[in-house]
Amino acid sequence: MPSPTSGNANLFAALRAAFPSELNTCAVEIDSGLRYSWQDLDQATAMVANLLEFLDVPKGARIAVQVDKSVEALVLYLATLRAGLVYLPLNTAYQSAEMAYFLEDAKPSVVVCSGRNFGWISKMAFLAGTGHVFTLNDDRTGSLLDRASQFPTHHTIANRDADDLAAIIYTSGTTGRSKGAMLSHGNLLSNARVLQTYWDWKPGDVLIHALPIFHVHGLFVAIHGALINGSKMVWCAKFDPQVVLQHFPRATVFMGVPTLYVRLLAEAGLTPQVTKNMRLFVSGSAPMLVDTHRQWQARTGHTILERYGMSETVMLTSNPGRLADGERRVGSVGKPLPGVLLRVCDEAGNELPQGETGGIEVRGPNVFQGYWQMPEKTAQEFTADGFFKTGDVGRLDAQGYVTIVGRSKDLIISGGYNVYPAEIEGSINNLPGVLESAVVGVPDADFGEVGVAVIVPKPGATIDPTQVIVALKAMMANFKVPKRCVFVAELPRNAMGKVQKNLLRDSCRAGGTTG
Ligand code: MCA
Ligand code: AMP
Repeated sequence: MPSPTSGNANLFAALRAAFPSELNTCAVEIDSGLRYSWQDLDQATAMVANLLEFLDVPKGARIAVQVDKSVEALVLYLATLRAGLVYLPLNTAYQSAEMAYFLEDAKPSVVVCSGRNFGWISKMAFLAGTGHVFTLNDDRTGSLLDRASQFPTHHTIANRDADDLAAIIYTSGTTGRSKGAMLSHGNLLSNARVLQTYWDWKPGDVLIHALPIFHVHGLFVAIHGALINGSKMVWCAKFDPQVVLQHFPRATVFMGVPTLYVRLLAEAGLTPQVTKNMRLFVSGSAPMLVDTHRQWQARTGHTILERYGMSETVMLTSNPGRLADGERRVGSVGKPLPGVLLRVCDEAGNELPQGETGGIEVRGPNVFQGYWQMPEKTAQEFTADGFFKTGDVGRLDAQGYVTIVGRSKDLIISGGYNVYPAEIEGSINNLPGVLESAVVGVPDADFGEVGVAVIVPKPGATIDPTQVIVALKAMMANFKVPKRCVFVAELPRNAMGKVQKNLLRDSCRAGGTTG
């Protein structure tokens, strides 16, 4: 798609233009009651952007960030955009082996980590060729802010084209190797603008931000949604259902993965009265059970708006925010967003008629620029006519509503986080006494789905399941570690020798494979 030749397509320029004219009003309020004004956001992002520019890193340089959630971390994200550099957020749960991979692969020019991890992360970063490592803690301390405080509070927003990169989001792969999805300013801005209209954001809306800010949902959908609307955010460092309930009466919009709704439903304080001021509840990142939707309707009188997206595409489909665009259908992820072309195809790539189930393929201004330094992998994931193959399986109905019925990719979504079995199996197979393994997802009331490791011990070996879990926790982010291990004499395979995960899933679900 051609880039606009006039104007600055930098996403930050559009977000900044949406700040209210009264800059002294509150932009973000945190749990302690501390308030940041729009002026604070403007000046703080200018100072950090000036620092980043002073470092004189090349255009396209990556700023890798693994820090706890704070408004200063939000400032760092916005400042990276403002300086025209590329933001690379990393989940705080990632352990050293995962971090080493990301830093080696992305070769960031700047790394920002929390002070408690500086020792090991700085060593790793310098080995990967990073020139600058700063610290940023969630109590407004650290070398990043110390250095930035010496820079001016005004800054000219860097000029960027719509196709220039704004962020790289790592997403795991079916092969076990993480891929960096490259998103441009144009990808992110087009999606933010479409959602502002489709979800019917209104002047005076207030968002409760309770998601982590290292993935698409919390970082892009929630933050861009509020900022492009000039809306205040009530900022929660961590999700705590009781704190969120206290915020409902003075907010209007809430976004969560299904686990957040399940945990809110467990609170006796969730009533129509407490949600009376709320206008919009959004859910996504994982399928929401029809039962959760129904319970939410019964307890609050609100119908949750479910939407569907990916790291590679930001948001793809959504139930409508306003009645004029149609009803909100429980069990459907809604319609393709304006500008998104979506089709359902068979394995040979032929488009299927309405109502038939197949692979979901998409095209649009929101679809990413490819995987970081993986041109062959990128080419494999696109069709000849430019559609991205999502790996999700679904169908379209006569009114254009999409229902997701499964995934062709071997993926477990646990509490909104993606877990790719191949990565976990690789680590389990290297443990002493293990011949081979398969990781499958089983339903879970809290996380929606959790991983179970099915392990074949070597002949004569005895494996302690607790030791397996302890060993895995040292190697990978906690949410990826299977919740349970079961042992079998052999894995079921089909005639092609492929492990039949559906059989394992069924027997684990039925409790038939003992642990
Ligand atoms: C924590 N644990 C988990 C998860 N989170 N296990 C599996 N899946 C998880 N998601 C582990 C902890 O490590 C701990 O293990 C134990 O479970 C209990 O932790 P708990 O204190 O309950 O966890 P928490 O801190 O309350 O976190 C739960 C959470 C969190 C709030 C649901 O997982 C979360 O914020 N999820 C949101 C993820 C998200 O933002 N996804 C958006 C991706 P142990 O006791 O053994 O130490 S963006 C995306 O998918 C696309 C593009 C989209 O469409 O949005
Ligand atoms: P990620 O790799 O984190 O970008 O996760 C993207 C995947 O999350 C999609 O390919 C879907 O499988 C899944 N997903 C996101 N939203 C929904 C939803 N509302 N319902 C079902 N699956 C979803």
